[in-house]
Formats: sequence, C-alpha cells, structure tokens
Amino acid sequence: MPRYFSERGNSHIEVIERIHSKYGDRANIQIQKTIPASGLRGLFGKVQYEYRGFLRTGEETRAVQKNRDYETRAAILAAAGKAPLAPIERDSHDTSEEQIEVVLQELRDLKGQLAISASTPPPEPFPVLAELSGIMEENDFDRDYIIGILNSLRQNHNAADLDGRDVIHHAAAKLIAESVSYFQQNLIDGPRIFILIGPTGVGKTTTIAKLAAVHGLSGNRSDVRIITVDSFRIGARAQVETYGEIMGIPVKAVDDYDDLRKQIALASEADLILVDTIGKSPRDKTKIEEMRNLLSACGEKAEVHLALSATTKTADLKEIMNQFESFNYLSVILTKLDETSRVGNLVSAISSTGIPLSYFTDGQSVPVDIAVASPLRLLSRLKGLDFDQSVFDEQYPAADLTAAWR
Ligand SMILES: Nc1nc2c(ncn2[C@@H]2O[C@H](COP(=O)(O)OP(=O)(O)OP(=O)(O)O)[C@@H](O)[C@H]2O)c(=O)[nH]1
Ligand SMILES: [Mg+2]
Repeated sequence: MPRYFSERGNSHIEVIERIHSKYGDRANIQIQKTIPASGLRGLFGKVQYEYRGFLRTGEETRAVQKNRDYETRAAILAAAGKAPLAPIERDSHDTSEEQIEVVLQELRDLKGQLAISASTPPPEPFPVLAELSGIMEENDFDRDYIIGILNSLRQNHNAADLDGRDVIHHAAAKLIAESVSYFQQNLIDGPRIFILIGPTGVGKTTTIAKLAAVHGLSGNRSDVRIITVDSFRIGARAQVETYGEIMGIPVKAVDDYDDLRKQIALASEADLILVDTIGKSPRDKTKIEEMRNLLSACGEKAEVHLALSATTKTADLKEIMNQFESFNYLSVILTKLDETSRVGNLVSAISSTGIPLSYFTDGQSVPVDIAVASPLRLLSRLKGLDFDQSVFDEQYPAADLTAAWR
C-alpha cells in the first residue's frame, strides 16, 4: 500500500522545495491543483498551489536517481528554448507530462525574472536623485562612484531634503569636490626641486615652461632653473631651450645620473629647479625603471609630480597611475582640460587613489593656461550640477599660483 502526501504553498517553487526537503527522491507527484482564495479573500487574496502524490519504494527511488541527470538537463535545455540532446528515459511511475510542464513553466518564469532583475536596477524613488544620477553619467563618472555619492546622500539627508533639488545638488557638489584631495606645498630649506614625469605628449614641457614663467617672471621673482633630462629625442632639447631663451631662464640638458647630480649641485642657490623629463610609455617598464634610477640623482628632497592628460581613457588612467607608482609622485597635474567636456572619469579614478591634484592646465598658451587645482575649479568643469559657488569660494579660497610656492 503506497504512502500518499499532499502539500500546499503560495508558489509552485515553495511547494516543490518543501516536498523535496521532506521526501527527497521518494516523492512522486501525481496531481497539481491551483486553489483560489476563498470568501472575501477571493477578491484580494493570493491563490494557493497544492501538490499530491505518493512515496516511491527504495528500488523505485534508485531508478529515478539514475534518470535524474537526463531530466535536469532536459528541463534546463527546454527552459532555455533548446531541445534535449538525448531522449529522456523514464521509469514507469515517473512524473506526468502535466507535472513536467508545471516545473518547466516555473523555470521559464524564473529565467524571465532573472533577466529583468539583472538588466534593470530598482526604480529610484527620489526624482532629484534620479536626475543627479543622469547628470553624473553625462559627466562620465564611473558607475561605482555614482552609487557611492547617491548612497552617501541617502544616508545623510532625510526624505524632505531628498526632494529638494538645490540642497541635493549642493551636497553632491561638495561630496564630489571633497572626494579628491588638493596638493599642499610644504616649506623646505634650499631649492625646491620639482620633477615632472608622465606619458608622452601630455604637456610636460609646456607645463614646466608655464611654471617657470609664473615664478621667474612674476612680481615676486624667484631664481628659477630648468633642467631637461634624457633629451635624446630630436627637438626635445630645442623646445625647452627656446622657452628658456624667451624667458631668460637658464636651461641645462643632461643625459646621465652624474651630469644630473652635478647640475643640481650647481643650482643650489636657486629657489626653484624645474626638471623636465621625456615622456615614457607606461608599458615600457625598463625605460621607466631607467628613468627612476637617473632621477634619483636629484636627491631625497626632490618632489615628483605626474602629468596626466584629461583626455586619457579611464582604463588607461589607472594603468598609468599604477605604472608610474614607483616614482612616489606627490601629486597629479591634469593637463589639456580644455580638450574635454567630461571629467567624471578622471575624478572617479583619481579619488580612488587618494593622490592629490596640484595644477590644472587648459590650453597651449604659456604662461596663462595654468591654475592651482581647487574644489571650485574642479566643479566648474562639471555640466548640469547647480551649486552655490559663494559657499565654496568662502570655504576653499583658491590659491594663487605664485603663493603656492612660499
Ligand atoms: N590643448 C592643450 N594643449 C596642450 C596643453 N599643454 C600642452 N599642450 C600641447 O600638447 C602638445 C605636447 O606638449 P608637450 O609639452 O611637448 O608635451 P610633453 O609631455 O612634454 O611631450 P614629450 O616630451 O614628448 O613627452 C603641444 O602641442 C602642446 O602645445 C593644454 O593644457 N591644452
Ligand atoms: Mg616634453
């Protein structure tokens, strides 16, 4: 005499799982019924699902286990819209067509639900946050960075705030501005030795010329020298010497460690020694290592800074910052900001490293197209974000270029 079972639940899966956990492979489902909610609940309530069947004997169960692989594969293939590769063997007491159809329908539903939940994030309940997310995407911020800012806004503001565009835009601007740090010059004895490294063509020599002009020609004239390192490339030396001649600033070209050491020693009376280097591919590890050894001739006190073009692709930005890491650069100078209208990817990448920003350059003109990096200057590069400028002006007064050195 077989033993029968009957189980109910709110979904097919719930009942099947219960049957499976209670009876395992011994369960042989025979009937599946949908039971409407009764009485008033019939109008609003949920339907229930009932499964009935009997429990197999030990021998029958072993036969089912043998077939299970085929069945699982068939069900998965069918749910994916493909025919099974091999015919399915079934034992005589096995599941009815109706029951297989029920399970397959569950699989199809699940598959559909998975596809929907993977492609669409839950709708944002606050329209201001939804708009902000769109603005940040427009500015090319990374997905993770955007999620971080939105989460922080949700955590630190109540529902009334989250409905207010002005409050939220200003708060977002503050979070973005403060997600990166800004380079602070330390006062040091003796000449400041400022080395600029970076990939080829990002604007290192032009930036060196701008800094030389600002400091050498300003009202607070400093004694500025330029040293150009590793200047084998045709034209590289001439380029920097031309700048030097125009500005009346001495330029020395050096090619090896001893030469560099000698020139640094000879310039010991200067206020500022600017060291220009030839760009290196971040992928050329050997050349980068050679350059690092050569630059060690500048001594412990020398400051290394990395020039990065604002037009660099996101994936490359991270690679460049990693490959030049061995120089222990103190800051990033963002160049060519005039050539892009989206800086979100730069902010996302730089904020994750914690390296401070020191200067922004936004054009080819020497010396005017350079400024000290500041929160407001960064925010002014973003489109569509409305914030109260005067609050930032007051909180973070933008440093003057020459003031940064004293
Ligand atoms: N639009 C724009 N162009 C710039 C900027 N800075 C430099 N450039 C231009 O970019 C080009 C390369 O500049 P360089 O200063 O020679 O670049 P570099 O990094 O010294 O190059 P290598 O020494 O070859 O590695 C030149 O045409 C510059 O005028 C900037 O901020 N904006
Ligand atoms: Mg150069």
